[in-house]
Amino acid sequence: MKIIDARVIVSCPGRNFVTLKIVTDQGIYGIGDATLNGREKAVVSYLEDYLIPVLIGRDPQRIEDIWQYIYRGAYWRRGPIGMTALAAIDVALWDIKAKAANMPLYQLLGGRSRDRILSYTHANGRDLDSTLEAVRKAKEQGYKAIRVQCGIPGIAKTYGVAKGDHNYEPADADLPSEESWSTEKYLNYIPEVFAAVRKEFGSELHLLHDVHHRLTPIEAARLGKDLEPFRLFWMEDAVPAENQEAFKLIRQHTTTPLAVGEVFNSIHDCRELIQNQWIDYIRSTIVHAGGITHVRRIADFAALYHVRTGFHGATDLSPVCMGAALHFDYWVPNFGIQEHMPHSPQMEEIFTRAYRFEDGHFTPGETPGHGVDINEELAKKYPYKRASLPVNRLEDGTLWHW
Ligand code: CS2
Ligand code: MG
Repeated sequence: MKIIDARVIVSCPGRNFVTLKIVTDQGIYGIGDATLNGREKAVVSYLEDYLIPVLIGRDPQRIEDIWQYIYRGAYWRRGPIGMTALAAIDVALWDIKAKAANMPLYQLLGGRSRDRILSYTHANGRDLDSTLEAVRKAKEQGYKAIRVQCGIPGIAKTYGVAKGDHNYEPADADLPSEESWSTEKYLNYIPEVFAAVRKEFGSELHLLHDVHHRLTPIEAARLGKDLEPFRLFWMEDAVPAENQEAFKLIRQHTTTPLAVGEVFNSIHDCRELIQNQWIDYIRSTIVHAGGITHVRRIADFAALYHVRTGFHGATDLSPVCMGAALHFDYWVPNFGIQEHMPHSPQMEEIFTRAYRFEDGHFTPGETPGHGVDINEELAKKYPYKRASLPVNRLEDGTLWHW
């Protein structure tokens, strides 16, 4: 089998997505997600100018060799742009291999380890009442696990709170919009939010919260302790994790489970966090961490230290990533939970998918491959339009983590 063509499809059905299609001489093709929110065109160039030219003519069945060729051959290793481009190729090749074997991808990984895949979605509101209403709605949709984000009194625009009735989409302007942040107002208010949610919904519901990198370690330790009575499933991205050892201090003070890693792109970003058990869930996902080939290594390493997977799955990760992730979730022994944010109606028409949602859980489907495809003609209807993630400042103007 030979790769005879590979092309990048950029489309903006409600938000930008980058999709890679690899075509073989036997008529089988594979699809990979190459979307990196706010940096889409950088990944397009990396694929078109550097990686696709070295793919043509190769045997697509040699997934590992192609992975090593691109990772080691790049010289400039790691980083979100390169590892997202590599991930798209990797997922497309796994899709081809599973189609050639005429089996759903999870079978190729080792078969299913569970009957269904627990998923969580977002509930958010500008104030407590609208947040509680959003939790009610997510619960009525069948979710057993819900991420709760609430507007903070005194902060104009809080992370994770959608505009109007749309799903939360952070890339909200051509060039970065600026947000203002107060850690004090946030830390004083969030425990009240979870007290109110637990009061109305009891202890059954899995509750998650995304701090989104906003705190220092001791502030995160304080929040973790304050949230302990509300038994969160996890507190996510408490602090920026370039310095992985920062989580040691958080861990010493609280039993609130910790999740991190959606911005990681390699095992080296999380090795210390995992081997010291400073976290409970690793969020690095297939589209940004080098594809199935690399994320499998991360998951197997995490299993040695009782760390479970909790893949990122926001609206800026395409159905292609979701499809591949669900096959991985079906197989991986140390599965934790899968994030899922619904996509726009236009997306539904462009991407066909085999995965199904029922009663708070997903199943990936039995279609050979990862079960997701793209309608290239329809995708052309939605041309790319630059959209940037916001920038965040403290109230005194200090540039802060968004
Ligand atoms: C968030 C994301 O879903 C999450 O956990 O952290 O919404 C994140 O803000 C976006 O993916 C950034 O593009
Ligand atoms: Mg997050």
